[in-house]
Amino acid sequence: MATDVPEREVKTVCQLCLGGCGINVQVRGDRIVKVTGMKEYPVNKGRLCPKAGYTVDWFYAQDRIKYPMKKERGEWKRISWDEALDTVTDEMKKVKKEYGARAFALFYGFQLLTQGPPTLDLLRRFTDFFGTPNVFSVDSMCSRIRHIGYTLTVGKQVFPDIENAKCVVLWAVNPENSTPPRGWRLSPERMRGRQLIVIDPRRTPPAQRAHIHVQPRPGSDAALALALINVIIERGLYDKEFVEHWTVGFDRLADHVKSYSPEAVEKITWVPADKIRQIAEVFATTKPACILQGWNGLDMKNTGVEASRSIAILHAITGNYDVPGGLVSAPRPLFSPVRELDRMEGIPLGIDRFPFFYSTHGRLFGEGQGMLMYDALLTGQPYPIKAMVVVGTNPLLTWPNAKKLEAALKTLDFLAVMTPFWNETAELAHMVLPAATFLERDELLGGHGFYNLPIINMRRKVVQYEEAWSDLKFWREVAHRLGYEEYFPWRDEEEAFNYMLRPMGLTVQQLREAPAGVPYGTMTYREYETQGLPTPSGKVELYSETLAKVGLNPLPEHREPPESPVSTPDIAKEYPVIATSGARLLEYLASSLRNVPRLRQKYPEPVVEIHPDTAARYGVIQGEMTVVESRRGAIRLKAKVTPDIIPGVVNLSYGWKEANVNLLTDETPVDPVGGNPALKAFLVRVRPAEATA
Ligand SMILES: Nc1nc2c(c(=O)[nH]1)N[C@H]1C(S)=C(S)[C@@H](COP(=O)(O)OP(=O)(O)OC[C@H]3O[C@@H](n4cnc5c(=O)[nH]c(N)nc54)[C@H](O)[C@@H]3O)O[C@H]1N2
Ligand SMILES: Nc1nc2c(c(=O)[nH]1)N[C@H]1C(S)=C(S)[C@@H](COP(=O)(O)OP(=O)(O)OC[C@H]3O[C@@H](n4cnc5c(=O)[nH]c(N)nc54)[C@H](O)[C@@H]3O)O[C@H]1N2
Ligand code: SF4
Ligand SMILES: [Mo]
Repeated sequence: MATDVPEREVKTVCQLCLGGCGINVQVRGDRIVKVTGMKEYPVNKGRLCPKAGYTVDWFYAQDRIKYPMKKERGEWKRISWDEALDTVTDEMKKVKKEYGARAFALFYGFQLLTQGPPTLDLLRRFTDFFGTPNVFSVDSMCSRIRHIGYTLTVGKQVFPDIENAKCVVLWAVNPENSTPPRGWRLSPERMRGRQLIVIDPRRTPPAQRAHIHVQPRPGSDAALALALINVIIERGLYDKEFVEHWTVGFDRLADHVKSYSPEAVEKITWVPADKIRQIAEVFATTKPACILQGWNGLDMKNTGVEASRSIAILHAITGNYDVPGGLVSAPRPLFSPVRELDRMEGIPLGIDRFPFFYSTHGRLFGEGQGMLMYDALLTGQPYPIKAMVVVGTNPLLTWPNAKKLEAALKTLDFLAVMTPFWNETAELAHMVLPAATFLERDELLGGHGFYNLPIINMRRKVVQYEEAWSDLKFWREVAHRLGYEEYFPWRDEEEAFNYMLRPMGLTVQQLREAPAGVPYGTMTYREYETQGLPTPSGKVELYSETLAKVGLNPLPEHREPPESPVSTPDIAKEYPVIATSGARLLEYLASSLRNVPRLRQKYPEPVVEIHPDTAARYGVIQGEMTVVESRRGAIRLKAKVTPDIIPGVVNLSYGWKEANVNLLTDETPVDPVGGNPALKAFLVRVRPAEATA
């Protein structure tokens, strides 16, 4: 009865996906008992997705890690934080002395990114002072490629203003699952009187109600974008004034896209030529219009940068750049800088091959391309990497070529994993460290750039769980033990955040008192008219001199995926089906949340989505176990035979230990600009699993 009555309520921000919803967490004693949506929060206005409703189940899941542990003769043994810190710092000192700072690597994932830029920068400040350039992150395959593409073209990261557009194109994205607050902004009611176009090999719920839905062959999107540009230019549907004053290279682009006629591109993409013409016409003539591209659906290809550049170009030539309802950018919060890049000893791995991954047009990302880490670990070339700490990621399920990665991680003399829950990578480690979840941390967040909401806000600590520490606390302690106190003079995280907030004249206390966030700026449009664009030419770079200078293609082009029926017909004979992977499931977050039984009931197991024609061809039967095999490995999972996917293509969800799709994928860096791998277009074969005795 009275046991569920909350005694207090804490307002904070959810971290069960990157949606950024405001939540009210009800607490009784030191236990959280319920989570509801925060009505006053501008992102979600009280709404929640189903995941958040199970926050309490997740928080108290059976597999939470309560205290630091080390592996001794194959057995996990509880240790104190003191011992854990001593061991980690001893290992770091030892490695640095013997091989140099670069032999220590930090490997971080999605769950560190979503802690916000201040936390990430403070952590990177530590690696800067330690001297290692080797910090690898999930940006090696997610979102960075898009960022590079936009930066090369318009000088910065930009997002579509989907709320104010009269025509919205969803390109390789299903926001209802991957960013529900964006999905809510595109609900049937909110889309009344507006055009919706979906470009996705799967018939997602938004595709089912779209005015136009086309299903390209995975890996062919750059060709499709170039055909749209072709039609828009050929029919004179472009914004002549904008093109004349604010772009460079239009004539060269116009000439270049001539070879991408709708008929030629129909053969490449499987999208009918008349549909290509129709999309081009609707997009160019319905003002304002914008394209929401997936966080990675177009990136994880050998044309990742090309696709993002093409999408930026489509906005620019139709006059949809930096106008309400077009492609816009919210001001970035101004934090005191804390990075010390000069302290890095040498350059990160892979930057000689992918310099734009490190920095593009002065925008410094400061990281190495993680796909090159595998061979570096396995061969010791170009130099050894001997110790690693993994935070906020479970790469054995989420990074490509899982078998190779496992072998690579096994070469390490020391591997520690910091995580709130047991995961596959933690099981492989020498030490596990209990991480606090987002309900156990005070943390400074940035704005909500991708909703074009320039507000700054905080996550608040709701409760303490056993011996769990926030990631920042751990690294601050390591820094102190390594003798870097003077560079980390802040007594605690709050002091550090206050320091970072100074340029905006704000304090943590002020933010604490404003659960719905504090505005730090306002949206402005057509900034280029007074300042030019932040590119070398000051204009939209349809033709990129920057790429030309380093011998890369200055105009976006289509390239066949590294494995495809066209580029590798021999492989396609044996592996005739095109696979895409990782379409987001509403119930789960990457490899996380499988530990919540009530979510498992909703979506119990991984499936391979396959069209009835493809299934019939290979003898695959609805609901039956099926083998999906690539040149790198095989998995077994149930078939979901559905007309909602284009024939000849299968979709495999990711993050399942029962059927890890990343046993099938390849880590080879394939995008010539960014070095990302091809996780959304590779070849497989499918067959029914043999009946077991
Ligand atoms: N619930 C939930 N939310 C999440 C996540 C999660 O795991 N679960 N993960 C978070 C993370 S890390 C990220 S990066 C984002 C990802 O978010 P998004 O990249 O936006 O992913 P999805 O919304 O699943 O959209 C991918 C869509 O692209 C389609 N697609 C696949 N291959 C191709 C192709 O070659 N061409 C085209 N045109 N379409 C293709 C798929 O069919 C799918 O419908 O989501 C975040 N949000
Ligand atoms: N084939 C294929 N592979 C993909 C993708 C795909 O589309 N296809 N998508 C890729 C993309 S875009 C992404 S972003 C990645 C996502 O993959 P990851 O970055 O690996 O993210 P998660 O699987 O959520 O793993 C997060 C782990 O971090 C732990 N964790 C949670 N909160 C915290 C915290 O606050 N601190 C610490 N230290 N740990 C925490 C959790 O226990 C969990 O085990 O997957 C990538 N892998
Ligand atoms: S959409 Fe769901 S999981 Fe994502 S932030 Fe909002 S409530 Fe949390
Ligand atoms: Mo991601």
